[in-house]
Amino acid sequence: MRNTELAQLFREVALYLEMQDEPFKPRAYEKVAYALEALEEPVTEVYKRGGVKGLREIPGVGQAIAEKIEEIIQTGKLRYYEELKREVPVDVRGLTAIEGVGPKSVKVLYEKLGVKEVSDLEQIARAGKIRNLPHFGEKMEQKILKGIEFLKQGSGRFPLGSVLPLITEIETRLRGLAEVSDVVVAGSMRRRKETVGDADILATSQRPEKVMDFFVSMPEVMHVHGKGQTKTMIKLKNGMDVDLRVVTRESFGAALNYFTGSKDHNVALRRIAQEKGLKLNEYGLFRGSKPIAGKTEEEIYKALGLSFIPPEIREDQGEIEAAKKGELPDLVGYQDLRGDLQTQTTWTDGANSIEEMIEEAKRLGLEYIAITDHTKGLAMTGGSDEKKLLKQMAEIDKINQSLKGFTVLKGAEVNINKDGTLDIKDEVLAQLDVVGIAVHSHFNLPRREMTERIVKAMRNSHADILFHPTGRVIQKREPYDVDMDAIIRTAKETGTALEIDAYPDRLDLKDEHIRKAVEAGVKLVIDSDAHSVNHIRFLEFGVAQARRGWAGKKDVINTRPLKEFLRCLKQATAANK
Ligand code: DGT
Ligand code: CA
Ligand code: CA
Ligand code: ZN
Repeated sequence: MRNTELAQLFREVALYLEMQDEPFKPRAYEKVAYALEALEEPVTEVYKRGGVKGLREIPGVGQAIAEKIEEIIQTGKLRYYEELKREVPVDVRGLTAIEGVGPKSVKVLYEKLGVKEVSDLEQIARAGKIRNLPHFGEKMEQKILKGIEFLKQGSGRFPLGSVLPLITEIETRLRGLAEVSDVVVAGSMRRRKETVGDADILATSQRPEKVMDFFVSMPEVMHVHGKGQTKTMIKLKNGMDVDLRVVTRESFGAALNYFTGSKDHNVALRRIAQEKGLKLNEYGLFRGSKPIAGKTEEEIYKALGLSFIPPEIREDQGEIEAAKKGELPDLVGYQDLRGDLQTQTTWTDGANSIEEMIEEAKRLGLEYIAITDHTKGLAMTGGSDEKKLLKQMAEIDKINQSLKGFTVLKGAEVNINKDGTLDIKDEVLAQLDVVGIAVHSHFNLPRREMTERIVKAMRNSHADILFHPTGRVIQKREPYDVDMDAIIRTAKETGTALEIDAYPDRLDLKDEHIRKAVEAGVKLVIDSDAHSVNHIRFLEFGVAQARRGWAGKKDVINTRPLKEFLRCLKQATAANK
C-alpha cells in the first residue's frame, strides 16, 4: 500500500470518528494522514527497517496508530476501519467532498434517507427531499446541488501536486533504463498547470519496444489503452492516463515543444513560422523539406526570432509578443526563496513542533521561517488567544538564541472577523514579526460586504500579508465573491503583501490575479501553508504558480535576505513613518 493510500484510509477513519462526535481523535488521525501523505520514503520501507518502533518516529504516530499501520502492511486491511464502515456503509470521502456536507450530515442523510453515495444524494436533493430534514432546509438543498455540480466540472482532472511526485518517479525510472537516452514530462505538467488532465512523456531510444514493454508492466498500471513502437497509452491505478511517445533525437526539441503546448501557444508559433515562409510541426522546423531546427527547443525559438519562452507561460497570453521584443520578464526561480511565511505547528493544527519545522526548513536551504499558527476565531484548530500567542513568542525568542544562520519569525494567521476587525488585539499584533490575515468564516457574504470586510482588515497597520486571498480550494470550494481589483488596489495603497499559497489544492492567488498584482506593483510572498514538515516542499508549486503569473524575483519579497525582507513588511514601514 502506498503512503497516499494509507493516508486516505486514516483520513476516512477521521471522518467516521467525527461522525460519532469524538472530540480529539479525528484530529490525531488527520495529522497522521498529513504526515504520511508526503513522507518521502515508502512507509513499508520504514516498517521493514524499524518495525513498529520505526513507525513511531513518523511525526504524530504513537503506539496505537503504529500498530494499525503494521496491521495494514501485514494484512492489507484495518479491522478498526471495517467496523466503522459496517456501521455507516457510505462513501464518506465522496460525500464530504461536497461543500457544506460534513460527516455529521452524512450520518443523518444515511439514517433518514439511505444516502450512500453522491449519486443518491443528487437524486434526493433534486426530488426536494432534503429540505424537510431537521437542520437542513431548502437553502442547504440548493447548496448541496451546487456543490455536486462544482465537483462534476472538475472531475477527470488532477491537482498537479497530487500526481507530480508519481509521474516524476516514473520519469526517473525510465531515465534509468539502458535503452533510454532522454526523457521529459511535457504537456500541462511541464507548464505546471494547477490541474492536469493526463501526463505526456517523451523519450528517445534506439530500442523503443523494450521501453514500451517496461512501461506497460509497471506496477501502477491498471489498463493499457494501446501499445505501439512510437506511442503507448496507459491508465494508472489512480485513474490518470499517461501517454509515452518515443521520438527521434533529431526531432526531440520539436516534439517537446509541440507536446508541451499549450495548444494556443502552438498555433501562434506555427503562424509565426508561416509568416517567415517556414513550416513548424512536431518533427521540426522546415524550409520546404529541409529541416532548419528541431533538436532542441532553444534552436526553434531562435530560428523563429524569439527569445526562449519558459513553459509556465506558454498560454498565448502575450508571451510571444514579449519574446519577439526581447521583453519577457525574468521569472522568479525555483531556487530563489529564502524563507517560508505560513506554517502551522503542534501549537494548533500542525503535525510538527517548531523545532521540527526549523530542521526541515534548514534542510531545504531556507534562511528563515515564520510560525503562523491559527488564532482563537478558528476554535476547531485550538487557535491561539493573546495569552497563548505571547507564550509562543517567548518560546520562539528562546529557540532563536540557540540558532545560527537561521531565524524563526514570530507570526500568526489571524482571523478576519465578519466585520473586518481582527480577532487578536493590536498591542499583541504589534509584537509579532509577521502578521498574516485570513478569512476563515462567513464565506458567503455578498460581494460588496466581503470586499469591504477584507479591505478594512488590510487597512490595519499591523496586517502584513493577506493569506490565501480568494479562499478557493481546488475542486472543493469556489473562491468567495470578492472584488480582486479592489483588493489589489488596497494592497498597493497600504503596502500589504498578497500571498501565493503554495499548498497544492489552494494555489491562491491564481495566475491571472498574480499578473494583475505584478502589473500594479504589489508585493507578493510565496509560502507553503505547511501543516507538517513534509509540506514545506510544496513551495515549488507556489513558485510555479508565481511564474505562471509572470512574477519576477523582485516582486516576491521572501526572495530577499531576512533584514531586507523585514524592511519590506508593512509594519516596519508603518513604524518608521
Ligand atoms: P491537459 O492534459 O488537459 O491537462 O492539457 P495538455 O496541454 O497536456 O493537453 P493534451 O494532453 O491534450 O496535449 C498535450 C499537448 O499536445 C498540448 O498541450 C498541445 C499539443 N496538442 C494536442 N492537441 C493539439 C492540437 O490539436 N493542435 C496543436 N497545435 N497542439 C495540440
Ligand atoms: Ca496532458
Ligand atoms: Ca495527452
Ligand atoms: Zn491554515
